[in-house]
Amino acid sequence: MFKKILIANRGEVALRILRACRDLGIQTVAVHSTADAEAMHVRLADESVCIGPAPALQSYCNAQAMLSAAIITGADALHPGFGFLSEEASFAQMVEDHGLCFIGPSPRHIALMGDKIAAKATAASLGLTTVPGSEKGLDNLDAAHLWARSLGYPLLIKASGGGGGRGMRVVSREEDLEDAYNTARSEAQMAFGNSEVYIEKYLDRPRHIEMQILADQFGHVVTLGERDCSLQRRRQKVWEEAPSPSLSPEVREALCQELRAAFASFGYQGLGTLEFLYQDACFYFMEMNTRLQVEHPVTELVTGLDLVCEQIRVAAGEPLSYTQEAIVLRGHALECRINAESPLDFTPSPGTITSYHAPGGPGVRVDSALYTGATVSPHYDSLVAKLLVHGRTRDESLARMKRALDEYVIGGVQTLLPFHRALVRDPHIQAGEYHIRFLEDHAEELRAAVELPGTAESGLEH
Ligand code: MV4
Repeated sequence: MFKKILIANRGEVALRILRACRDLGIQTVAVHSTADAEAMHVRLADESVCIGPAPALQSYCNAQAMLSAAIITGADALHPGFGFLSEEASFAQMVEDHGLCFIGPSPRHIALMGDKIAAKATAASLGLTTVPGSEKGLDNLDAAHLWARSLGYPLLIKASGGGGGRGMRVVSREEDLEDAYNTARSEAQMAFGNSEVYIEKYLDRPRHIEMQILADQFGHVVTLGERDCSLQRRRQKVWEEAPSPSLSPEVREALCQELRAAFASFGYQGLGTLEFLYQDACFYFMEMNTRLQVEHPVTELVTGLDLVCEQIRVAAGEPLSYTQEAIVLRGHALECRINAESPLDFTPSPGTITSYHAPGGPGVRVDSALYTGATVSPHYDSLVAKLLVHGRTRDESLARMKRALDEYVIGGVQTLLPFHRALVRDPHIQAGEYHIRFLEDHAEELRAAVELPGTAESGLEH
């Protein structure tokens, strides 16, 4: 097992990794920019190294500074967390070349899954279903018409150089195809320097379902259930839950078996998340993430496992400590992402935390590095806390989430707490009836339901 791990991240995920290292008796090295010198992960680590000024490109994304910090502190492994360098294959290779262990899959697998087109081809070669479409770029308008006739409308034209939802255009009728094709190509050229576009069947109301897998270096692969991440705003997840209200046990088990078979001989090791669009009882592979995900605690709550500890054990060459049969999904978990943003229009709200009180009680978990006096920097992602609940049933979890959201106090910056208080009470959410466009389709009524915290009547800033 490793003796010392450098945590190449910040905020709540750095704290999360530090906690796993503590449980495993591993020494921790924190890194921080000049803006994070007083951050909680720095205070709780055994050692810390300042790696540069506030801008992420000069600190948390600075591969040389990160590697130097690991070498001068004598770390034998590096955990990237998520974001920053966590899916940079070249960085993973650099870490391995200097004799340290990069806690994650091999650089080859990171690179393979980082290229969304190659990832889709790999998924298809493993027997997974992908969204019907041209896969490769269309040579001309005739090719577009041919594909349109075989796929049927509505269609989606996607830029090959896009990704993350950028450069996509819906086409609902034959007469709109020519104009859409030409416009998509010129927009792709301007936005990505690459005019190549491809075409897919458009799924108009899918759910975003992701499956967590974990594999060791001995070929053991287990599935750890799914997470429903359909509640997103501009491709940013705000609420995740497990199990998905839309899946039956039979459908879940069929997908899990398919994935275990697909990955049995893939040589993958570590945590992995496969993202699917789910519509009309069909799963369509979208992409694979080779890092620990923000929403991993949702899976920890329904499996009772510590995924970060497992990820570290597997990276250290230990076999999985349990078989698939030992993994039992229990109860229901919800996660609300608490961003330092306006609950009305989601604009970032950096500042200093003037009051902080985290909820507790049965079935409540808070992953956050906030404290009274902490600063929320404008240089980094606005996620400042993850509020999770677990209950025997979805209804019990919803009740606990309402209670926890109402207890939570974060003063000094605006947060999404008022937004989540409205969301958890929405009848569609209560019924588990939503898909990826829900927040966009219900933006107005949700905004109207947001109650901004007054200061007089509540006495406390929320
Ligand atoms: C789609 C789609 C509907 N139909 N493909 C968004 C990011 C990129 N990875 C692919 N995305 C989508 N691809 C077809 N054929 C809808 C989306 C999409 C989406 C997917 C999951 C979660 C949120 C989303 C928000 C906008 C668009």
